[in-house]
Amino acid sequence: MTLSESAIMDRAFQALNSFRIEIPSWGFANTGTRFGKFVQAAAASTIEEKFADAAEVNRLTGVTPTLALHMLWDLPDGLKDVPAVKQLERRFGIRSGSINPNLFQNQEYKFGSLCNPSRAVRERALKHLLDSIEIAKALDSRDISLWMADGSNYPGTQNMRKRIGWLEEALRAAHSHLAPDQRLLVEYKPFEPAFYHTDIADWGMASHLARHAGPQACVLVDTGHHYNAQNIEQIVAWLLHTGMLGGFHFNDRRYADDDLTLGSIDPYQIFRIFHEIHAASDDGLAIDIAYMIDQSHNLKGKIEAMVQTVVMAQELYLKAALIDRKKLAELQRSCELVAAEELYRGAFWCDVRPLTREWRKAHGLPPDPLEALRASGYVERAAEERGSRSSAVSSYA
Ligand code: PSV
Ligand code: MN
Repeated sequence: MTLSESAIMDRAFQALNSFRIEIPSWGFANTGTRFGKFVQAAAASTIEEKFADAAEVNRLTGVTPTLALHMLWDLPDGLKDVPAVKQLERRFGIRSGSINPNLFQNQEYKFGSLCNPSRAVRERALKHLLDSIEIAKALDSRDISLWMADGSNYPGTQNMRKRIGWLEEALRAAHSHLAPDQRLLVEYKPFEPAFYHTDIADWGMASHLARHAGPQACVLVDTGHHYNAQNIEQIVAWLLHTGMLGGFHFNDRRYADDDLTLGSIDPYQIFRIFHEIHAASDDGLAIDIAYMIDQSHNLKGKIEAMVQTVVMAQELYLKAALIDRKKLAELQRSCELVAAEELYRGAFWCDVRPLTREWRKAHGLPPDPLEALRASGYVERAAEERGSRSSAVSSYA
């Protein structure tokens, strides 16, 4: 970094003022792996508890005003659930965020949802997607984030090309139901649960489908949905350049879609992604990105892990904001490789924690949100209240 102290402070406050990140309702609930579930006493089991946990994270960090909702898990009765959710929004001061259709749990989706060879199943899947859009409208939610588990496990068992056509048709139909300010975010994933082919496997496919659907559709990058060693920041640069970047699902991974807390394995990767975004913004590109977390914590305490993630996201966003990009551009032009890399890396190694503490103090927030969470006793209280309820349920079951 080559910036003066006061320029650093100004830039830090500007960056942190502009950063918001959405938390997922499912990050507070008990989840597991295919080998089992370790139940946590403080885990949320109702939508009310999820809103309460989200409000606690927002009280501590001040940057998570919205909660992503998943259709079957949070709104099992569809539109009928909307008034109760609106009441929770008012009670907890948290708004509903992106709406996530569920096109993977229903038994009839065994061979696909929007790409199922059966027209009837495809139609029902589309109906669910349209219902999700209606719910988003009723909740004033802008983004519908679409992920499907569609794909196949064995070569020759599905017609991949036909399935592209069905998807194009479905997404175009969905797009025509969006309100003018809504967006359809198309999420890709290379494998899992399908292991031979996934219908939307990468950013190129997602980008094609979004373009085909219409101008309000764009791509959602889930950082866990890439092969090892993939250069995600280059994908981000392409999506920025082509105006197709709509949002992120942040998490970290070591092997596959591990859903580990952001930056726990490779914080430099996220820094590099944020640099591309800051650089595009400095260059005057119109950017409208929904930052969202998509993690479920099986071993760590759920609220702690969420606070840890939010703080990490802020720190990495800030580090990348502090790169002296003017100077970097000069070094890039003159191909001074070592100097350019050192300038870039220097920002990554800068300890921004004193700056985030100052920013929090200036906004009446606890300077150390994790410490404040521990001091509040919130998790222990939740464990006491919810644990007795869940043990009553499990002894009944
Ligand atoms: C799928 O792996 C995914 O990333 C999608 O975003 C789903 O909505 C979410 O995880 C469910 O946990
Ligand atoms: Mn995701």
